[in-house]
Amino acid sequence: MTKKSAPSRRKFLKTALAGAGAAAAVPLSVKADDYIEPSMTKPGKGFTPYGMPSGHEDVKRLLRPPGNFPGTGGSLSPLESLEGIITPSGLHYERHHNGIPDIDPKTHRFMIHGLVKTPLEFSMDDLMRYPRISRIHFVECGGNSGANAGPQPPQLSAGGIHGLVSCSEWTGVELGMLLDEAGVQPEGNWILAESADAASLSRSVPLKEAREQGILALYQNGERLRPEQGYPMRLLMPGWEGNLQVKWLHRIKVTDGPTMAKDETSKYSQSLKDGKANQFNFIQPVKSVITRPSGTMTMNGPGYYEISGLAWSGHGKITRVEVSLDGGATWTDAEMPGPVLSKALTRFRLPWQWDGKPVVLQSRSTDEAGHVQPTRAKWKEPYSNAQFYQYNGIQSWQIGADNTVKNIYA
Ligand SMILES: Nc1nc2c(c(=O)[nH]1)N[C@H]1C(S)=C(S)[C@@H](COP(=O)(O)O)O[C@H]1N2
Ligand SMILES: [Mo]
Repeated sequence: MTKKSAPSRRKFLKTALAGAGAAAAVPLSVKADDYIEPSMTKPGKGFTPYGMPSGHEDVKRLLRPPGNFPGTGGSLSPLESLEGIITPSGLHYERHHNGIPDIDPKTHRFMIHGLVKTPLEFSMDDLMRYPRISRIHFVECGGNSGANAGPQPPQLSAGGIHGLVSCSEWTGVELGMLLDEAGVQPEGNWILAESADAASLSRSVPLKEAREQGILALYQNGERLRPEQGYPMRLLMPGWEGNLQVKWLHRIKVTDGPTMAKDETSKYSQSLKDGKANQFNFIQPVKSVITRPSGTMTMNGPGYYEISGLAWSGHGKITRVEVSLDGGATWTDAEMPGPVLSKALTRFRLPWQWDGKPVVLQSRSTDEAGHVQPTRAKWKEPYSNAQFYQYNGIQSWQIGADNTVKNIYA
């Protein structure tokens, strides 16, 4: 395999566009000094108490059909329609095991008990008096991208396949501070986090990591958590599997070992070829996906494009994203113009001149712990055929001479 280094963006554009004049623009056809836009002829609309996107935009979450029980299911972020690294709160993916509870923060109570010196309860008002931290982190469902583990490549959009991941600025109280206030007893090694929705989602987290990394999140992108994201409070374990990010949190019990709750025994284990299974797979592996161009899109003919996508890892920062334009034979480093943050979505970009011929686009990410995103075949090696959790195989988009973009297994 050969490696090419990324050409400077300006230099590339200059060469690629020599003679053409601009990436996609046409020569000016009106007298700019005199040209009046229709919107300049009358006053605009008034103000609203809470802003909404332009009426010309129609970007929505993709709703998954509901499961067998009311409120069970999810919705995916339309990754292909988004830019930068922050997911607008209204487009954050959702995964609910029993609907979205309506919790009154005035009566909600958060408790810390179990193997502690002083069991404590906190009202919302109490929690609002603690010092806060803000961190930008992704949340990703363990089942995200799992459709690509199936026998046939699903013909869906980037968001339709990989949209169970979103990235927000979360603000809240460090869990370690609250645990220390309760005073963990020497036998305390794990915590059980339990929610106040009808699913009473329960997950066990090792105490060390809960104390060092856990955040009791109260705010999302500057405003209080959305109901869908766990209002009034959720547990955030940055970089860990979505199921551990317990929404509508109402108690933490310090325990001596894992509780083996229903949510960690009936699901989220990875079945292996030899009949055994890996349990407690906490950290989301290194992954990337090209979001533009991507599945179900139609190309606009040959010419200049910016290939762009997202990379992320539960192990820390993304250190490298490579893009292949020939189905994995050769790789070119993409640019990461920033911000590049630990356990956050990272935007990558690569200028590209498409000659209109069929081509297979792929991206491959590397994180600061040295993990490299595997091919689909490599990812599948240890697992049973049905296992789809924490799928992070390389995504291949096949672009046809007919301008279609299809999902293929390469
Ligand atoms: N209380 C509660 N917490 C929950 C869930 C739930 O159904 N109930 N779903 C979990 C799962 S499986 C995922 S992937 C994430 C989804 O978080 P989001 O809906 O904010 O995207 O929340 C987790 N926390
Ligand atoms: Mo999930």
